[in-house]
Amino acid sequence: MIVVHHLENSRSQRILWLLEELGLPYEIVNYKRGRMMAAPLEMKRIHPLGKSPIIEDEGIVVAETGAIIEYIVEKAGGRLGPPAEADDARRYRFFLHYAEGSVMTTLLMRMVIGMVPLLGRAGKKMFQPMIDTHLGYIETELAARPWFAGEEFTAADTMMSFPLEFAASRVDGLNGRPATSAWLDKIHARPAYRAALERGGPYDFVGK
Ligand SMILES: N[C@@H](CCC(=O)N[C@@H](CS)C(=O)NCC(=O)O)C(=O)O
Repeated sequence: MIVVHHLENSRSQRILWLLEELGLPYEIVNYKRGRMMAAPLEMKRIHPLGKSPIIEDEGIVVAETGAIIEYIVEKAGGRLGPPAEADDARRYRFFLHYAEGSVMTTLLMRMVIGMVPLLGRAGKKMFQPMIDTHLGYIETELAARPWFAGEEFTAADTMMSFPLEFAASRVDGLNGRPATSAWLDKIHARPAYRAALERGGPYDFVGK
């Protein structure tokens, strides 16, 4: 059975949600954040990077959300994985990489620079146009089709949940981007999403 090493209030919520969507059995090992929101050192005993999420499955250890999602989709025989249609499959792959590779990086840089005394305000101002470009692009994509890859819900939607929840709750909100807000409402209403919240414990990026 898959074991999810799950840090409270973190990206690993996405993994619980995907496992619920797929109906795969899993166990959770819970970790609490310490000073400066750091993961506890025990996580380094599971994987040298010590960051959340990490999964273990029959002796195999996988870190990094996108790689974990690909592993789980493969284990589920491809369910919720790349769609058959070529454009949808290309979008699926793009959003699987884009979530952490581009959007989260920009959001985190803005958050961290915002905490630096004196530099904070100027730094935030510098990053805001980059964030607006990402959020504007995402809004256009979600206005064009119901889910990130196309007409059907896929694992790419689980991957994109964290940056958008983070932007909505931790940065300056979505600034009236209706398609993105509607997508967030839609994912939060999914039974599997609710079940993952119940099992995962504290997750401050969304109201329970
Ligand atoms: N790109 C990585 C990021 C992993 C990451 O930074 N996880 C955060 C949780 S949201 C973490 O473990 N933070 C605590 C720490 O860095 O000590 C992924 O998606 O898995």
